[in-house]
Amino acid sequence: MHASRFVRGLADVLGAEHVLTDPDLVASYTRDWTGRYLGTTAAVLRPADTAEVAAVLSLCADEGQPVTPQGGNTGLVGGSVPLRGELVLSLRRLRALGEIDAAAGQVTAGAGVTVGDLQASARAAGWAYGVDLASRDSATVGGTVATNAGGLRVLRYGDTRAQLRGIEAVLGTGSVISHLGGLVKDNTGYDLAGLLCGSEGTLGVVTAARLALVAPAAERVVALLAFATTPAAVSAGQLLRREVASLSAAELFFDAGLALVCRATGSAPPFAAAHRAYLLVEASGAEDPSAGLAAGIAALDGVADVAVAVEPRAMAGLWHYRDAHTEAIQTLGQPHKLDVTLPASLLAAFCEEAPAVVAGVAPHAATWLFGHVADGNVHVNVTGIGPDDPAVDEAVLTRVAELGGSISAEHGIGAQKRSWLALNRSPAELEAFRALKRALDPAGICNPGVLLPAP
Ligand code: 2HG
Ligand code: ZN
Repeated sequence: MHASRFVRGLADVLGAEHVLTDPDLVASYTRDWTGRYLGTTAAVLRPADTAEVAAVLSLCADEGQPVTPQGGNTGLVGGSVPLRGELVLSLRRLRALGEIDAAAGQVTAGAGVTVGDLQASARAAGWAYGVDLASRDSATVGGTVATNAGGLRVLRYGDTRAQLRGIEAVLGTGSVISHLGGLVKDNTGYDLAGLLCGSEGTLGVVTAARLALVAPAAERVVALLAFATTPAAVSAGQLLRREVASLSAAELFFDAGLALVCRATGSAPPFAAAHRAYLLVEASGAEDPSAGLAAGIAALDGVADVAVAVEPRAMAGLWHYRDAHTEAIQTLGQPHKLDVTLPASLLAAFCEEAPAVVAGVAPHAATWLFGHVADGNVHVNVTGIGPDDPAVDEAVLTRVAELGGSISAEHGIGAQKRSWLALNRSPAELEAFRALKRALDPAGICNPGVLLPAP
């Protein structure tokens, strides 16, 4: 069928106002936040509910029409933009947010609910949602489930998959699977929620999730610690995890990144002197965690300076030095973002080696490192290279895999890293991935340019 006739047919299902074709309206759906990934599409489809998603996917499967599912479009690996001219399937209108189930400590949220709205609703009912990330006000439940988002509190509450108690999704065939009862113990076969979580829209489209909530941590304390060396900062983060039971975040960054954040955001530096490495730690709980954190810090070696905050504004001020890294780096142009995990014992050595690995293939590039130290997850951002130049990605990801690390800690594989997936996954694993894809998306319409390497 002619493409425009097919798109007109979709308007009969969704209503013409929810099939966007005007280039001005479509523009923000076809580029990622960094501007590195730019796609094109004949239309953005905005279904209202699961039944409309199913109707769209059935028609697309019959027609062999590929779709790119999209939530808040905050992804960083080109997984949610139509790089091969796919139709964009925006889930943002699926905003139903159920009542908090106080007995179970759970809630069912539609794919289009933002993480920020989910957190606020949990808070209002005396609960909290364990996943938090800087893009909370745009990132959606569907997107964070589809990518198994990690973020700032993984050391305390785990990743998105760890919160998932059930899922509703439309498979590539158009069939709806719905398992939202929220039973914690439920050994009735394959864990489809766990499978779809992190599948990056390649098997189907997440339409709702049943999510566990956590006890609110009303009392908080934040400290910024400075160190003269990278190993001292990394081991301090690892040690605090053991010594401070209320630790809820441990974030690492470096002198150059901090100076850039201060320059780009007009902030005063936290200390009179600059130091090589910084650790931002937060402890939280029902009781005041200050004494426990202070005792943990007192037991550390090599702390060159400390700033502690308990007032909300002062805590936000310390968090800003970490949170603003992404935005500050973006002022230098579109970075390559390599989101990797190292075995804990090799993290410090990798952070010291990474700039030389980059310089080995791109002498004029700049390397920026920051990340979630307790998860072994460092974000290697590289500026000063062309958007399509694969040399730095190749060098860094290969080195990470040699060290036993993962080429994707939390952002996913997307379009960016699919040709390197074999660094981490064996031929037998990749064949199992392909078999799952054939079974759940036989027409190959679900995000076809993402995750799986080209055959
Ligand atoms: C973070 O930890 C995000 O702030 C984004 O995962 C990382 O900008 C990045 O590379
Ligand atoms: Zn991160």
